[in-house]
Amino acid sequence: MAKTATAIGEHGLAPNNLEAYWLPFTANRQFKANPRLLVEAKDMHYTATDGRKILDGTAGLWCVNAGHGRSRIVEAVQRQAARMDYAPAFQMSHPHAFELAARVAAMMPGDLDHIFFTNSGSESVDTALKIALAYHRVKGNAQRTWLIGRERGYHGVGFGGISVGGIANNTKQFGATLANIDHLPHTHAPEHNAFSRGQPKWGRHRADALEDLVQLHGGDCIAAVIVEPVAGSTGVLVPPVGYLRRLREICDKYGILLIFDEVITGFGRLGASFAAEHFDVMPDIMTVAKGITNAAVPMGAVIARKAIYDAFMTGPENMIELFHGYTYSAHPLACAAALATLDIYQEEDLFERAKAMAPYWQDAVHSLRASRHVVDIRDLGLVAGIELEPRPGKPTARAFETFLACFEAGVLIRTTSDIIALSPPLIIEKGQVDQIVGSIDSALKLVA
Ligand code: PXG
Repeated sequence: MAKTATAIGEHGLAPNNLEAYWLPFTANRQFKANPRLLVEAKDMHYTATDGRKILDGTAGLWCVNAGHGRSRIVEAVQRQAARMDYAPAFQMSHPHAFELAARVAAMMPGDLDHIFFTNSGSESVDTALKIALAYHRVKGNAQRTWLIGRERGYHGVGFGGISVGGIANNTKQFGATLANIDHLPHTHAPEHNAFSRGQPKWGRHRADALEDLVQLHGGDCIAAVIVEPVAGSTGVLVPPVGYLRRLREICDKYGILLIFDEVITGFGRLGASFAAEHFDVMPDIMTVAKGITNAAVPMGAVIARKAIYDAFMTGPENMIELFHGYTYSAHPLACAAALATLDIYQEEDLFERAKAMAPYWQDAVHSLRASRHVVDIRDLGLVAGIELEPRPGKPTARAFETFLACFEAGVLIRTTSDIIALSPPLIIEKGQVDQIVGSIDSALKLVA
């Protein structure tokens, strides 16, 4: 049978056939019955196919930190596409890759100063885990094979990432995950820390569970611990005061590498360049993606401390030191987008702006405490999680209907299980904060 070609319309026209596209992390049949398509984006707003303006309360998917359609980025990508589309990434490179690596290194705390480029957060995480394992081998510690993640952690969808991640739904369809993986407990305990403003005071001791894992597996057998400084995808879990520092101490005590997955927290989300800076805790390896290019072109990166890079630079100089990399590592268009993005962050002082907006944001989101169905509110920087009481027998339905009602009202929010997660572009104005919060309050009055 001949297939009908999909005629993608010009702006304002929906495609006439939705069948061929298998959407990621989406209820495909429900979506195709009632699709939500976006066709334009500028600054704080999307435009939907019906021409409606949608205020972006999620920076796309936590990634468009400087707001949409920034002409500086658009033009940089256009220029690069016209000048050189691609350069081989292995045994060859191009100048912007080095310029960008130096720029990123200069932004980093401490001696996090060597940058390995990837194309996504998932690739960054798997790269970081491989670097950690290989590092111990080049140092003569091949017995360090255990990787420790955390319950409710999200580290993308590669096999390494789902293994150290702590979300059953992301592994149970796929059989075996990596061997030699264990998990710390998560830090969320609403009986102790519900409605915390900023970091919860309760919960530092949950980092001590790493000592238990050391007893179980042997401190000299653990390669690395990976955590999101603030867990994003599982509903904004803010680390208790002192928790990350305690993890750092235990890692130091046993020679374990600490990896911060800053795919969400990096590039200003917390009102600092990185969570490492915000919490003043240095990881050995950091993973980033999303905000590095303002999402204009896919890119991720792994940043390693100098000692880790140096450890690999020891064998014969004609030999490849790390058998890992991607065709599109440091893709010229991504580098162009990233350099322009970093210029915007710097010139508009956007991370400081986020920091200055955070108290207003905090007051606004916590005003929802009085709204229907709300059982917890969490925030840090320009992030917030608003947890709803699930509808009895129908988990996730209440939050999803809230999402739909907000979308109808012209505001894009994101939900995960029964939690609303907010992460607007850092250019958000106070009136727009009010609009997001007001829409959620109104939606919660509507949903059963
Ligand atoms: N690590 C972290 C901490 C992430 O948040 C990834 C890795 C994977 O990145 P890629 O680029 O491979 O998707 C992520 C991604 C959500 C949501 O709404 C979060 C992510 C992606 C899509 C949706 O919570 N985080």
